[in-house]
Amino acid sequence: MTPLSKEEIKKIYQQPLIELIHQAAEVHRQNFNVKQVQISSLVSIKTGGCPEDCAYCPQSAKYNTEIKVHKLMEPQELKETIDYAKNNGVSRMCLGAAWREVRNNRDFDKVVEMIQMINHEGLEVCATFGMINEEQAKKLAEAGLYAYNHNIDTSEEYYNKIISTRNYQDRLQTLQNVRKAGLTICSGGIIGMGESEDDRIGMLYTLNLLNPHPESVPINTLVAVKGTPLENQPKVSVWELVRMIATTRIVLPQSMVRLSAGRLELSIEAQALCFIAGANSIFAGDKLLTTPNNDINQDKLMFELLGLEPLPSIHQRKARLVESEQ
Ligand code: SAM
Ligand code: DTB
Ligand code: SF4
Repeated sequence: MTPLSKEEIKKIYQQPLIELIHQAAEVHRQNFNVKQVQISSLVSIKTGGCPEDCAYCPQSAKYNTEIKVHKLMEPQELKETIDYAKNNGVSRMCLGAAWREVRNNRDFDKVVEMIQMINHEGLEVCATFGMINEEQAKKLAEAGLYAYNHNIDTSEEYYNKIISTRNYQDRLQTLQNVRKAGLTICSGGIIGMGESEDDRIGMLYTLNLLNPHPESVPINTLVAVKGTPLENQPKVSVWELVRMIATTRIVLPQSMVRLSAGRLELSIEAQALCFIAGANSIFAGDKLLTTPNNDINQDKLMFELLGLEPLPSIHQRKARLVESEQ
């Protein structure tokens, strides 16, 4: 797909909102079954104590936040979460670790075991472990990892206002390593960190330069956590979020667009607008990594009200395809 220029993306972004939503909804329908929404759950397998200084993140060791630091969890501890996932329409489990980068040590062997366990249960596995090289990514792929999440978070220009311990190029390098290992890519960002409209457009521009596009694009709104440098950031309005989601849907027409952190602040009406504007994935379960998330029963009610259904995992989709061909 020929990438769009920043000017082209800006034109899309700045349309009257009602036009933008209509265009996004059309693109969405052309590429997806609009009733299907992917449900992923997050598990923080190693919490806090991270040496990076990402200004939004409660898990950075540089800030005084109220989270409980926890060393890497044992694979057996995942059993309960897997059961919860299977009983609640979750098709993808995303393992998060507050690491700067992946290291070749005993912890690596443990995450390999976790990935194998989840994969054997028929769930898609995604991991977000910080920077990773191609060889490590290949080992995770062999263990059954399906996707790697590594967000570019904002525009290239705004990045060093948010993080000083690594640069944009490091992020892009990891994405390249992940792609070379044959994994699918999950990469998106955050709105509400004080960035300008051009930064939001710049972030979508970078994502649209990736060839192929990331299969999955999380759009987070900042969860302003006490103790982080961004604790006093004003909230973004629902209209800005809908505008961002709709533009993402048009710029990256075949990617799953995930309505990610910040959903707890949204009414069902606001979330419905996001789904109409092209979001087709959410995180479910009462916790994101360290902050609260929507109640699962409320989410079930929302699915029922809106006529949505959970998207089956890639394993189930493949099995159905084989069945229908027989
Ligand atoms: N350490 C790994 C990394 O940086 O890639 C993985 C974990 S990190 C918590 C994953 C992503 O969560 C970040 O890139 C950021 O986009 C998102 N995130 C973290 N804290 C957030 C917050 N307070 N509000 C919204 N999104 C947040
Ligand atoms: C993503 O884009 N958002 C998720 C997931 N990928 C790893 C994380 C959101 C974290 C929100 C803050 C917290 O709970 O610590
Ligand atoms: Fe560490 Fe990731 Fe948080 Fe940055 S976003 S401080 S790398 S856990």
